[in-house]
Amino acid sequence: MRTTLCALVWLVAYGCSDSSEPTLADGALVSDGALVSDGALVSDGALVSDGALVSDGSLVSDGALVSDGALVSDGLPLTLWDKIKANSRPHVTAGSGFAQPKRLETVGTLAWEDGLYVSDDGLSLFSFYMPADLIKWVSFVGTHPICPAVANFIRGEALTGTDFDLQPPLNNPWGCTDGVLHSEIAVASRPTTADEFSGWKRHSLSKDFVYDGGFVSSLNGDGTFDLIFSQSTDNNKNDIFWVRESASLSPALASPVSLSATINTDAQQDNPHLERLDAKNLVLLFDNHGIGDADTQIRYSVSGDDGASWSTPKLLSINSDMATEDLQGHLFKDSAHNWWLYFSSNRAGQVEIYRAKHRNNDLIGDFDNWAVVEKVIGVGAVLGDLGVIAAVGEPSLTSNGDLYFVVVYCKEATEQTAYDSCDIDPWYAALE
Ligand SMILES: [Ca+2]
Ligand SMILES: [Ca+2]
Ligand SMILES: [Ca+2]
Repeated sequence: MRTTLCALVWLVAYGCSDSSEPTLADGALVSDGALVSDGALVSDGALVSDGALVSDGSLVSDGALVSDGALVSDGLPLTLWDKIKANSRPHVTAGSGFAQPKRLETVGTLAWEDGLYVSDDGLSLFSFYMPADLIKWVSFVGTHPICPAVANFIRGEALTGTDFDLQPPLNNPWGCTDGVLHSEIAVASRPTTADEFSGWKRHSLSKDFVYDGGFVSSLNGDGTFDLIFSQSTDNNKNDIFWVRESASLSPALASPVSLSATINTDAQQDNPHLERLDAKNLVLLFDNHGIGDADTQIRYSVSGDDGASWSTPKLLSINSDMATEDLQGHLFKDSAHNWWLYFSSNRAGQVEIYRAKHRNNDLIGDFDNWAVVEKVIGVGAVLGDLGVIAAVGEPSLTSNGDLYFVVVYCKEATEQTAYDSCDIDPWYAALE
C-alpha cells in the first residue's frame, strides 16, 4: 500500500571531523559573515563558519548556533529533527567527482519526500509526497489493514488539493470514516539553479486515495516529452503509467495510460525510469520494490517503435546476489557522451547509491553491458549521536551532472514515538 519506500534500518559509524578553525570571544560568533550574539555561546569548542562545526552535539547552520537547546537567531528553538538534519553527513566516495552533499532545505520538510526526480535542467523537482512517517504508517497498516485511523500520523504540511477524508463529506470508495492516507506526486520549481526551490505543490497527475509517485520525464526532441509514474492499483500493487505531453511538465494535460501487460502485471512495478535513445528506441527501467518482497531487482524493457510495444522485461546484470534490494535505476549520459547506470543497493548492508559505466555506449544494440559497479554516496553519519542515516537512494542527475538523491534519517530509538521515527528529504551533490 505504498510506493518507493526506501528500505531502512542500518547504520554505519562515520566519525566527526574535528575543527581547528578560528575560535571566538565569548558571546559573539561569526558564521557565514553573520554576527550572532543573543543567546548563543561558544566557549570551549571551536566554531567553524560554514556549517560544519561540531563538538558536544552543538551545531552551526545558516548562521545560527545551537548548543544543547539554545535559540537560533530568529528566536525559534531548533527541534530534534532540525538538529539531525543539520548534522547529517552523507559520505561521498573519493574520486566520484561529487562535492559534499547539501540538503535542499526548502523542500526537506517533515513530510515524506521520496521517489525523487530532478528535470534535466535542474529547474523542476518531483517527489512521492506524503505528510507522515511512512515507515510508522506502513507498520501500522500492517496490523490495522481495515480503515486504519489517519489523524495521529499527519506530520508536515498536506499539499493544497489533497483529500485525506479527515472531514465530511467522505469521498473514499471504502467508506472509511477515520481518513485515508495516500501519497501524491509533488512538484517544486525555481527560476534558475542558483535559486532555492519553491515549496511543494500537488501535481495534476495525482489522484485521490491512491499512492502516486515515481515521476520521471523524458524529452523527445520534437517539443513533446514523455511522463511516466507509478500508481497503486486496486490490488494495492503498483503499475506504471505513461503520458506524452506537449505543454509543460506540470500540469499534465493528456490522459495517462497503463503500460502494456508486458510491463504491468499483478506483481509490483515501481521506480520507473524512461530514457529515449533515438527517434524510435526507448528503454524503461523499473523494479519490484514492495512490501514483503524478499528480493528487489531492477528490470529493463526496450521499445523499438517509440513506445507502442515493449519487450519482455529482463533482469539487469548488475543485480547482486549479495543484496536483497537493487532498485531505482537511472540512466545518465555525461558531457563526454558516456552512459552511466546509477542505482541504489544494499549490497554493502545499507541502501546506498552506486553506478556503473557502460562498456561501449551502444545502448540500443548492447544495453545490458556494464563495467565495474562502484559506490558513489554512502550513508555517512549524523554527527553528535543525534540519530543515524539509515539509507541514501533515489539517484537522479541533471544534464550537467549534478546528483540529486534522498537521505533517510532516523532518531535514536529512545526518541522515537509510535508516529515519528524517521524522515526522508531531498539532497544534492554538485559535480565538482
Ligand atoms: Ca521530509
Ligand atoms: Ca494520491
Ligand atoms: Ca502491478
